[in-house]
Amino acid sequence: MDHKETDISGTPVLPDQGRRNFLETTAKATLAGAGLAMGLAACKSDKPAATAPAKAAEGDGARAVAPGEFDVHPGKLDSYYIFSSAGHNGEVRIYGLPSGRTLKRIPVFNLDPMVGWGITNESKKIMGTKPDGTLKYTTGDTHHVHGSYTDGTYDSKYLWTNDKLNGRIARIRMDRMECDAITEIPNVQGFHGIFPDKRDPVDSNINHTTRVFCGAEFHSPQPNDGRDVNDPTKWFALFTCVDAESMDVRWQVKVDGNMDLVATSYDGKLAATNQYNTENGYLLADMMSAERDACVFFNIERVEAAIKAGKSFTIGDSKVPVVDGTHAANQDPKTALTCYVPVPKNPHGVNLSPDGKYFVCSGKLSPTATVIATELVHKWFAGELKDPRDAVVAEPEIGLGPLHTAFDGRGNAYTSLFLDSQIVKWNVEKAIAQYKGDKSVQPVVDRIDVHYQPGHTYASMGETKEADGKFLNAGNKFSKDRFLPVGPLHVETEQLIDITGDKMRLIHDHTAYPEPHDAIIVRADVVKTKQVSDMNDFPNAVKSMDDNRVERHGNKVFVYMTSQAPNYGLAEIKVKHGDEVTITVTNHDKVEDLTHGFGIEKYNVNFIINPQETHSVTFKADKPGAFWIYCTHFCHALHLEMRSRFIVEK
Ligand code: K7E
Ligand code: CUA
Ligand code: CA
Repeated sequence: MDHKETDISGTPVLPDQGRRNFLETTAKATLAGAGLAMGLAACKSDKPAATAPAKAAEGDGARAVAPGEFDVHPGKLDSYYIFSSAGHNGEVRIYGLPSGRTLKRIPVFNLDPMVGWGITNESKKIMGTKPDGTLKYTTGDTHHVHGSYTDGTYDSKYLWTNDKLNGRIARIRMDRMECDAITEIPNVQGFHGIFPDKRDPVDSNINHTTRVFCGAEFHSPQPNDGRDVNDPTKWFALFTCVDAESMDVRWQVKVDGNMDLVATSYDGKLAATNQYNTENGYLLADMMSAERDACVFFNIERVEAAIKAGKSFTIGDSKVPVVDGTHAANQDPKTALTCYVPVPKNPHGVNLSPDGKYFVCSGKLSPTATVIATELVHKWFAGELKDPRDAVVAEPEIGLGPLHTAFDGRGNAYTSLFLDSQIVKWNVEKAIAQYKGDKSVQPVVDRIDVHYQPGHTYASMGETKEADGKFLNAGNKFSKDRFLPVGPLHVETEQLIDITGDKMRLIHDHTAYPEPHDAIIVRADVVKTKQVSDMNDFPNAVKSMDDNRVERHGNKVFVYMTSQAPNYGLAEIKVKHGDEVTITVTNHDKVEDLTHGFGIEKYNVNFIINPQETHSVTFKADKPGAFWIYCTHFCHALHLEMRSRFIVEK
């Protein structure tokens, strides 16, 4: 096709086939070398779909994307937001769709001098400090971002994200798109999957998010205080429930195996998590020894009833009640807290269809996706289904390395195939018919090459009842030849795909600084932000120009000042060498977009104050001299003149 040889301006573009073959071969060889050949060979049919060549590349057979068809012209707004994790960068990012333009980076578990995250007292309080006032953690690893729900769709109140590195959950308030709370979860490592519930599991009148569920991927000693460090057979992992409003940890469940991704049902009753290490292995070979692992379902109402009935214990210093969700303790379905549904080898990802009927677990080491019926899981808990495996209603072969699944609201699923570097579109009802024995149906309806090695894929409003089947994004782990080279570290690609027709169409590539994993695509009209803050929301606000002052209490100095373009409220601040100085700044400008900065030369102080906001810093005046305070954020024609003097007397 033409667009493979030249770009929009007619510049020749190298064909990608050589690179693709190389990547595919090496990825498969690597897995085979790691002893995974058997997993990949687990295809049931003679000619598995998985090894068949891609039927369609970049929209073969589809109407070509016309130049400009999805352009967002200057002055025009995008129609969707993407809220994306940022991996080991520790932040959350916002993109506009379909442009792919980066709109904001929200610092969460990382430091950000631009806004002063990790520098201001307010941000440090949210991030958590050690007794000496320094930050407890300065780094994190976000993988998943999910929004709060009302009536089965986004309500634009909160986003939550996980920190896999230091076991924390963070909340972002969506009116300001800023992190407002971080909670460290006790006794977990590898906190990976996260998902809010969609309505209250107990009180059916509450039709919004009340709890957030967190999976832990790694086993660890319980408690992790030095005991059992040489005996991993004693380690286990906990599933955690966090209160959506207070952000307190409500309870935990001890499980067999581990937890990876998390999904929740629309009725609020079930949380699910895929397990790749049901073997409780601590060596790679052990984690891959079983032919089947599991998708575990938690009966939330029963978990909470068990805690109320006092059937819980605690671990170490943690006060959080823990209940036993292991196989041994949950033999009777009618009282069981957990239901372990067997799924093929080392699954990755669990996603719920927008009609609420099916959970899909991807095979990763099996070329299949497993479809589990929500209704049948409920039946198992009611004692009406003998074997948890009977809750599986389809298991189509879809390709190599399936990871994550998105939905279009029209009955189709879109699964990322890491090894095949494709998104495969398959029809859920057709897969069910095939599983029932109808050999004439082919569940896979389309494939599209992506560049390269996709992790998550997600569709517009796809995790809500309002899934609209317009856009699909493929978050690709490798970009190789897709962008200008910039040295050894490559940027990653996010590829936007049009899924409105029978055939998927690649719209464009946009770049993503490593390493986003998951994201949600939210209709722009759903998101309600506030462009100018309320001064009263900041308890330490310096509310009047007359309040500009310096107060001394012993060797502690408190500076209260205002900013209003192009002036700070104090032209000079005088302290003594050795003082502990707290400077509080309130921005009195009310004009949207009129942000000021506050930097002090040689004092490593740097933050911004948006209109009507207040931020403060505390530091030691450890160097005598005169140091300019200046506005770091361009605000006014006299921005460069917006200065003040910080005098530290000997
Ligand atoms: Cu598949 Cu951490 Cu969601 Cu990455 S996880 S891709
Ligand atoms: Cu104030 Cu720049
Ligand atoms: Ca396994």
